[in-house]
Order: sequence, then structure tokens, then C-alpha cells
Amino acid sequence: MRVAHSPLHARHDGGKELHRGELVPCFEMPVRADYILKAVERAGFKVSEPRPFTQESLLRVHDARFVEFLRTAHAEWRAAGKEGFMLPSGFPARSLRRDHIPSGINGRMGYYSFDASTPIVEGTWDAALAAAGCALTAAAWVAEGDKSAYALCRPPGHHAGHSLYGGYCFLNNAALAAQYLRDHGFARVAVLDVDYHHGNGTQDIFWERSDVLFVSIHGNPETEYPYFLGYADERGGGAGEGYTRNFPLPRGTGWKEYSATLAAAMDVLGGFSPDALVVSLGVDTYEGDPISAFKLATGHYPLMGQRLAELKLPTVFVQEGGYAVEEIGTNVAGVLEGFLSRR
Ligand code: Q9C
Ligand code: ZN
Repeated sequence: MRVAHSPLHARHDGGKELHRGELVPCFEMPVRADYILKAVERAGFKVSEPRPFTQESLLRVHDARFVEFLRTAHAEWRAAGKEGFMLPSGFPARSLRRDHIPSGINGRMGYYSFDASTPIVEGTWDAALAAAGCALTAAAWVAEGDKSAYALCRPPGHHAGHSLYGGYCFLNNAALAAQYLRDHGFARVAVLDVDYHHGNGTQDIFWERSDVLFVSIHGNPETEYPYFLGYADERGGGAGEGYTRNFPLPRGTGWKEYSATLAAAMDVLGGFSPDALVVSLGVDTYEGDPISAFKLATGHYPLMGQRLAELKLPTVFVQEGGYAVEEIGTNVAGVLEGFLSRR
């Protein structure tokens, strides 16, 4: 299995997030990718830099003005005499206007985001673009005949919607990979999101589509981030009705209940008869994760990989969350090696 990775990820660094009433250093930090890189190299995977892609590939799943905002936001911030990380402090919640995009940088930042845990720094755009390139490259390898590939993306992507950023995510790497596969010969693509948090952005992007199935297993939004999406009754809209499926699970969920839910999710995937699979691979389901509450142990990740291999599909793994940094590499490599052991 080839691995797409870019050192440019490290340019997204130095921000703080609002966490339980305090500004703290970001949980989503560069060393995460360093640990994963070490683990996949130790496991013998071949690591390559992403290919160049045009901005057009981004616009297959994202809004043009949103992409332009992300590209220029920090330069505008600096032009306004500010420096350091940018966080929004006002959002278009209920009864406020969403049909008008404010021209000022602070208003536009709030318009395009949904939380105060996702700072933009000077290097954020370079890093987000490189992560998107990794996802597109891994998808291209699979479209060109590889049975599987892994995009070591940072920053992650599954909370980023068509014109929305948040949850440490800017561009939706997994959605870009899925759309790339759709555009290169795969008629039906399934996205399975196993990150601890609901993939609200991916759900948003494919909500009305019947050619991309979105299935997510995650902490119940009644108590878990992102709180406002990811309930079991969300099943897609319009032509996409029935092509979104959500499996929320309670805090404290261990492997026994998790694996039963994974079996149910895989039944849904199998019933769709997909031509390819994208896995949004977050390992924040780990028992040691500092911001999550499932109880998966390191030994469970190879089992997860083995189970995913049973689908026998061309598969693109895309890195999402995981904040127990010292164990993140072992847990990710565990999934990938478990997957390879069964195919
Ligand atoms: N104070 C991903 O795993 N903060 N994003 C949660 C805790 C945001 C997680 C609230 C968590 C985002 C890709
Ligand atoms: Zn997560």
C-alpha cells in the first residue's frame, strides 16, 4: 500500500483553540503526522509526495468563494494589522442572516466556520492544500490500479462542508478522494467514516446524492462534538434519501458494541454494491484519546482493518482525527496492516 504525505502539513501550527472555556494549544498538532509517518515507514510502506492538482479539483466539492476565503484569509488578517492565529467570535446562528456574506474579515470568518476550535495561521492554506493533494493522489493511485492507498492528511477534513470549515478541518480530503474516484471510472463510491466525531462535512457534501453513500459510526451528538449533526434519523435528502446512514454510539463504547455496529454499517455498505471505498480513518476512538470517550484498545485496530478488507473493494484510507499522539502511529498502522493481511 502506497502512502501519500507532504511535509507542508507542518506549516499549520502555532494556533490555539477554545476548549472548555480556555484558549489552549491545538490538540491537532504537527507531531501527529510525524508519529504516523514513523509507524508506516517502520511497517515498510512506500511514502511519496503528492502530485500537483489544479484548483478545479477542489471546486468539485467546495464553493469557489469559500476556497478563495481560505486561500486569502490570513493575508487579509495581516493586512488589517493583526498577526498570529485567527479565530471567529460570531456565527450566523438561528434568526441571523445567512444570505449575506460580510465583507470584513471577522464577519467572513464567522460566516464560513462553525466553531472556535479551528484557528487559521499563516501556513494553514499551504498545509490544507497539501493534505487535499495527498487525498487526490491516493485516489489517483487506486483509480490507476492500486488495490488500496493511504493519504496521511493533516489537517484532517471530514468536518469541512461545501462552504464550511471547523473541527480542525478546512478542505474535505475524504470527499475530494470520493469525488475523484467518481470522476475516474467508479460509478458508485461509499465513504465509511470511523472517526470518533460525526463527519458532518462529508454528509453535507453528499447529502442529496445517490452515487456516493455516506456511512458514519461516531459518538452520540447528544453529548459529543459536533453536537448539531450525526443523529440516526439523518438519512439523506432529495435524490440522496437513504444514501446517508448514521450510527451514533454512547460514551464508553468498547470493542464489543463497536464491532457489532461496524458489522451493521458494513451490511449497509454491502447493500449499496459500491465500486470503491473511502475510509475516513480517525483513531480518536482509542481509549487514551484526550478529547474522546470510546474505549478501543491498540489491539482492536488490526481487527478493524481485517473487517474492512472483507468488503473486497478498491480502498482509499484518508487520515482524520486521533489525538493520543504517541499511540496514533501504531493505531493507524494497525488498521492498514490488518487490512493488508486479509486481502
Ligand atoms: N472542547 C477531528 O477529529 N473540539 N476533529 C471538540 C472539545 C473539536 C475533532 C470540543 C473536535 C474536532 C477531525
Ligand atoms: Zn475526530
